[in-house]
Amino acid sequence: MTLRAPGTPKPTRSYRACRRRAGRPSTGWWYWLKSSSNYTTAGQVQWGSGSVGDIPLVGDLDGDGKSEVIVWRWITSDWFWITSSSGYTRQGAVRWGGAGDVPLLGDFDGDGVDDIAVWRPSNGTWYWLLSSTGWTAGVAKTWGGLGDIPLVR
Ligand SMILES: [Ca+2]
Ligand SMILES: [Ca+2]
Repeated sequence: MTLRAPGTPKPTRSYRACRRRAGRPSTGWWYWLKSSSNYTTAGQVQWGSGSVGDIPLVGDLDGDGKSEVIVWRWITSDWFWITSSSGYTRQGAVRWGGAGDVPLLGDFDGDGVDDIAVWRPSNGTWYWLLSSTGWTAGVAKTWGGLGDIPLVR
């Protein structure tokens, strides 16, 4: 069953075709429409791979106000990203988290750059790396428990 908000038109054939092309986990291709062009121009880049279980995320890790393309490879706990400020050519990486964690991004230290975080459902603990330390210093805080859904704004 598909739920739609009242008044939402039924997806057209072209919409469904576009939606299928919006991301391809198996090949790691990302596609997006740019708000700066009123969603008339698109961007794309290949980064990560669904075949190794990469989880796609977006966040601002270089502080330029634009999103990085980020994957969390939970098998190895590695975060890999390519920076918006480099035109998605410069790479970054850090190891953080473990199997069963929920990856999240948010600016916990208020420096305008996202911090890299995981929430561990098994013990209800948040662990994050502070961007203000170059993601070298971590913080842990117990909040929530099994069955909760972690959110960051
Ligand atoms: Ca950025
Ligand atoms: Ca931060």
